[in-house]
Amino acid sequence: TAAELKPIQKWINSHRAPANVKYYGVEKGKNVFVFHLESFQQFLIDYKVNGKEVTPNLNAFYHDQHTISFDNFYNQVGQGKTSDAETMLDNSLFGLPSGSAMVKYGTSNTFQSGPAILSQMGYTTAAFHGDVPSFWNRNNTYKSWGYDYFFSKDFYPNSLKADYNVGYGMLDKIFLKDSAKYIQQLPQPFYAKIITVTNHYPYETNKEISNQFPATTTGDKTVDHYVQTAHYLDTAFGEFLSWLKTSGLYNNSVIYVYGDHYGISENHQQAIAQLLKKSEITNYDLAQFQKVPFMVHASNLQGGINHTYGGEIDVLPTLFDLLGIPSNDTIQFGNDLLSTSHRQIVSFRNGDFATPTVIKMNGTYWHTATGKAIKYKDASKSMKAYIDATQRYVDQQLDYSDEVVTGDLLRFYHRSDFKTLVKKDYNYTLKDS
Ligand code: GP9
Ligand code: MN
Repeated sequence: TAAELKPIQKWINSHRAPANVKYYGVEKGKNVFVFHLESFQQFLIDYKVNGKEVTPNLNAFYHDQHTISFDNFYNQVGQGKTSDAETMLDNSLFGLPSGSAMVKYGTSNTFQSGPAILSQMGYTTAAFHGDVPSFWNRNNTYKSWGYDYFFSKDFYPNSLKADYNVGYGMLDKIFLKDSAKYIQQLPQPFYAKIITVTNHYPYETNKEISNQFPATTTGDKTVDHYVQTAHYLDTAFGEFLSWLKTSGLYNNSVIYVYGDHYGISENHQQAIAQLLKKSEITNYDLAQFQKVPFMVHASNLQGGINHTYGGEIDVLPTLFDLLGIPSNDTIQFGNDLLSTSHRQIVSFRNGDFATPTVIKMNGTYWHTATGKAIKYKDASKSMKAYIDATQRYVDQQLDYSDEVVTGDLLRFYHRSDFKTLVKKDYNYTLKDS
């Protein structure tokens, strides 16, 4: 009921981070690209195999003078994987403790999503992904999130001729080339979310992909091809970026690039140790392995590596501040990453967390700076107090987010500046487009 929303609103308002005057509205009215790198982890940035950079294009973008790159940014997905990343990035709501929020609640719930708010401010909103539209219930959920357009499998006939057994039958190079044609027709300003897929478990390769880059030699066959499909994704990204430059969109857009979640799961610890050149790995290393890149590029941004601790839940409030969209009364659980008072507590979906002081991973505690283990029962009083306070924040944030999603509480939250969406007005089929 609406009454349940009150304490949640109070909690969010008391934890909201005020915008940084240095960044507020500096990207107002610009196009926004949200470039979703499937299964792309932070360790790939500047990583080399036999002296060769796996991802030279993404490395260059990461170090570009106009890109702010976060190197303590974590994925916060649960079982919903890509769909959890999308739920966080488009709503600043967490996925669920189990299952997928898009699948369970995407069709029927009321949302006040980023795309919906942007479209009510004159933006055209579009999502691009080569899989079938029903995967993760996107075709229904996107209508609840206010996407004007959703370009899915039927819009990419060229890719169907590709090697079907690779990356969900979708080669990112073809997908991105064909997407460019659709992007060119979007009225500006637009919000375009582009979701790649070739770099997806179990990282099958075709001749082109395996000839372009050497596999690693851990002996674990799903791990060893990961750098090859990641390299292929990077090449595709590089081609897309050059198109953005020639089309002029590069300079009048904000370009977000992020990895949605880990590519190599915790079940491959031996192989991970070899990739990280360590004799053995601890839960501390596994926590670091949950980092994904998050980069914000705009021609008028002063770039640099930003060490702030944050995660996917924080992306939307950060975008709103950059675009100068007031968000002092939204039900969003994240904090603007560029705010000087951004709260550096990264909640993982299972209640673990990362802060600049302590990492909690699989129930074990570690000093973030040194990687040294912390035995909770032997810890100092102040350390115990810090851990307990952090845990209370994490649990409350996750619980309230779950309440909003499972209770569909946004249907009770009427804002004067937001019109409720009429879902039947949206139609994504090819013939009607
Ligand atoms: C499915 C693709 C991959 O359409 O986005 O999803 P994932 O398996 O990463 O959740
Ligand atoms: Mn994914």
